[in-house]
Amino acid sequence: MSETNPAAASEVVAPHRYTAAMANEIEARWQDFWEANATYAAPNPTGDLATDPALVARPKKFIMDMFPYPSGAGLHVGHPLGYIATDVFARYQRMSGHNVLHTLGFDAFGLPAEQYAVQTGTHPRVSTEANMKNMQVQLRRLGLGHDNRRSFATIDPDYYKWTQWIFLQIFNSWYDDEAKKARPITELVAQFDSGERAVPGGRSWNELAAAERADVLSGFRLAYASDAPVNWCPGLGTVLANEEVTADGRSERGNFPVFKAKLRQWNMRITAYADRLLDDLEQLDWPEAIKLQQRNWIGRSEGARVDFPIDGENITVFTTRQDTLFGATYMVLAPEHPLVEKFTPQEWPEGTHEVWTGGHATPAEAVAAYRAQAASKSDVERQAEAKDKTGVFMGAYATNPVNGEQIPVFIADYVLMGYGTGAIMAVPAHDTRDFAFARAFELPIRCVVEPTDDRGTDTSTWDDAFVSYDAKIVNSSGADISLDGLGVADAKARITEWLEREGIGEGTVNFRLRDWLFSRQRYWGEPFPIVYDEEGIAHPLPESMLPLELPEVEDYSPRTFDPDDANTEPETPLSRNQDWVNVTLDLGDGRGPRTYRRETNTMPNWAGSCWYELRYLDPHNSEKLVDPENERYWMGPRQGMPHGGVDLYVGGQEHAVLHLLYARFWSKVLYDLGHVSSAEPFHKLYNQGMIQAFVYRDSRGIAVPAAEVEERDGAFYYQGEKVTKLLGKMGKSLKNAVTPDEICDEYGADTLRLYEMAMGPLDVSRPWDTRAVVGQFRLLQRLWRNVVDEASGDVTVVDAEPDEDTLRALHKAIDGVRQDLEGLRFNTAIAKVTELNNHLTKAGGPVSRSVAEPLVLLVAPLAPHIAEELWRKLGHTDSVVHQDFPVADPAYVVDETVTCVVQVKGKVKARLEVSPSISEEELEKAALGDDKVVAALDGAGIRKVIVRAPKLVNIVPA
Ligand code: ANZ
Repeated sequence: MSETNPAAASEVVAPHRYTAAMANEIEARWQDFWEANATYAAPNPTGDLATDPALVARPKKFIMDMFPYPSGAGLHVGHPLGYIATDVFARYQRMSGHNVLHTLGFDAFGLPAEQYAVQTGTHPRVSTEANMKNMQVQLRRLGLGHDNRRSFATIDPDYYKWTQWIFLQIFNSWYDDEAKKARPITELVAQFDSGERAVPGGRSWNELAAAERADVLSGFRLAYASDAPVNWCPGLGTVLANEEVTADGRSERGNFPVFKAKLRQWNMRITAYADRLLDDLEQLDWPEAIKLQQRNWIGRSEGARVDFPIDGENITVFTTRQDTLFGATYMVLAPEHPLVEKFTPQEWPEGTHEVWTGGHATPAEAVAAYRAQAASKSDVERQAEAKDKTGVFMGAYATNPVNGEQIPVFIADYVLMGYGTGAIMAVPAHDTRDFAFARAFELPIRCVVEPTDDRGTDTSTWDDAFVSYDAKIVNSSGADISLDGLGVADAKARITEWLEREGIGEGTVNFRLRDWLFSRQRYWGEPFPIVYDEEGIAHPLPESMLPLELPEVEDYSPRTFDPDDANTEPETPLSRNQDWVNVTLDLGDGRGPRTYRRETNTMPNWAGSCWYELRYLDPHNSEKLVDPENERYWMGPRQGMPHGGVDLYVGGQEHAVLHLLYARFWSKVLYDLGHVSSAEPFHKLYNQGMIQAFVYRDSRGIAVPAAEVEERDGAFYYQGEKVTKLLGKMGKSLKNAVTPDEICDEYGADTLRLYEMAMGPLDVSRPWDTRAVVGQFRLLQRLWRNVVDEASGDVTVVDAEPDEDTLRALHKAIDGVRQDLEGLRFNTAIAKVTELNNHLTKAGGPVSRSVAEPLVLLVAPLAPHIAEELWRKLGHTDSVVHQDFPVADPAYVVDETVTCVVQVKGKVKARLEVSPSISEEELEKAALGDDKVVAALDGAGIRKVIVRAPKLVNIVPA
């Protein structure tokens, strides 16, 4: 404790002063009380709610935080910002007549524990559980009103049993495009069987062997294994998500080369839900910025597919500018496009342009060389706008279907295989990438959209493409179709209709969203409830075999290889435990006991967080994921929230896309299959800002311990050496972490809570300043002093009625705090509490009970421990947590005003609304400053002003 800290002020002078020691004692005592009395237990419809009609009548609020990963480093003061905010909000809602569900679990699978296990041999469960214990102690000190009976970790077999169960639901369903929903796969099989639906491939269902049927169904299942090109990193021994690969095609972790390899992996068919994921965003109360990120990620593009004939077959392109078809002067295929080999001839056609061949003797040679070069690049790198356009002629020509022109076909890496059809028609006049490519390869550039600037239609003088969606089409007339003179939208409609009529194309919608790669070569994740038979057919485990628990293994790391050896394949940690992998099981499918091989990949880290809101509702249900009645009560649709969901979900912006999109997808599948009534998991989303901290670096750029830096004359020194100061993240590595425990020790949790909430609007990032924390501590000291005598410890409040001024101050505070808490504006709520408290301090003398009690209730959501203590001291025997939040008397909230008439030369020129107690000087100033009065005076001087406050001002001009 520092010497200047008033929290340590002498207890001899004032033995009952609110000090750090007292705060710590009060806080520990009330935390024990809350725990012993299950104060925050939220009743369920199938439990307490069923027997208590008063509770059933209450509306609900389900308030959630993004649950934490139990890191070994513990919490710093930045972590609880959101937890405190939701806690204040939850407490306020509880006091405003709601049945509140608020709890916190742990997202506990993940890489750090696994890496720690690899280094130390400690089982990840052991280290993870120790970390959770530590965090629970830290969190408990903050006085968070969580229903701890509902907490769990995603690594609990009781929890991941249901994660596996959901996987099986997804595996056992398909998306019916007509019904626009997921349905059980058995219904698809029945359609194939009866002939109601044609079996892809044209054969009849009963002709197909088991393996063939499994293959067909794989094409429909919402969870399916496929040989997809993935990012394989031999140096790490694992495949990586696109986000884990750097722009130069290396692993973000370890900087090893990453190769595109075809490996058998599990995928989730999230693309089936692209439209609904997009449409339902409209109904959600989320920050616009996050909705926009989701929209961009899903990336819906309206356009057309167009067939370009080549050698009696077709190359199909996807374009969003079918209106520019007459300007297509060449085509480009992605280097990996499956038709490349087929249309690459033996020799260069007569008269092939030199720059097109890349200096190669034959097209096949050119193609092979270019493919090898493209394979070493990431998609991001390939798409970079600034990059020089490279490519090579395939040696073949296709036909532009609108005008019959023969146009050359290239392969180039700026066209990606994973988007659209992996082939484009190039319109260099109106697409910047095509323009750069055409210039580099000396290809014709034909203007078909009339420039609206002064460049003219002669493209030989252009420096760049003319890109516009709001111009006229020109040079676009063929034998039986003309677009000339139409605007872009009309031209698109006309050409699409023509393409469809001619049977050479159709309007289509394309999405940027890809299916979700769902398997990882890791130990510390959920095992898949899947086994393979001798034929390699995947079978789901029956529900009775869940949870499928993780086996013990000797080595937790995936096998790594020579980083440059692309011809390697992952070897998963689970595959090393052959006793676990090879099993004899009776799956209850009528085939009797058989030998199977287990899937040895594990699920990605996102799985556990995809549905955890549902388990909070019914954490101990061993029969069901969640009882439907409980789910409907807490999550079901309501007025204003047609898809249902959590009432408030608070977390960082970094989860804008992946977690939130995956969770939405799982909700929709569960909804379609009838397991839940809410089609969206989170109705309202709020992103809290970050708590930042100053980082001090020495001359080598290395961070030095922030706590030991001294300030002299505006400069900063560490051990005598000058250091620089910058605002950055808070954390161990930057040596600037402040722990909540330190602040609790020095001031108590209530002060920490108030400080974090007072720092600024919740969604704005703010720098931590330990020296400023004391300001909130002083507020609590003054609050205490307004109720308790510091010398005797006696309550000082009196029963006398408060004066009018105090009543106004009180009711204005109540009204303002209510609105602020409702709107998550905790900083301004605290300002209003401070104002009221200061009013009482300034007024002097004992405070009326009828003011002290509501004041304590106003404080209760923000600083619950001191509020409980004062409430008890005020003579109440029940907890403050379930009291009614004060309601303002409107009579005291509206400012009383009177209308003052302002006359100039005896004529009324303005009316002012003023306070009845306004002084003559103030009133004169207000009258002379009024716009209408200034206009009436029109620059004339003033001879005399007669003021009769508060109702009349008469001005006599010179
Ligand atoms: C002709 C055209 C003319 C195009 C024009 C654009 C402008 P979004 O909006 O992102 O969906 N494209 C299609 N498939 C591609 C692929 N696999 N790799 C790279 N580019 C591809 O973009 C759609 C446009 O991107 C398509 O429309 C196509 O180029 C290109 F004046 O076709 B466009």
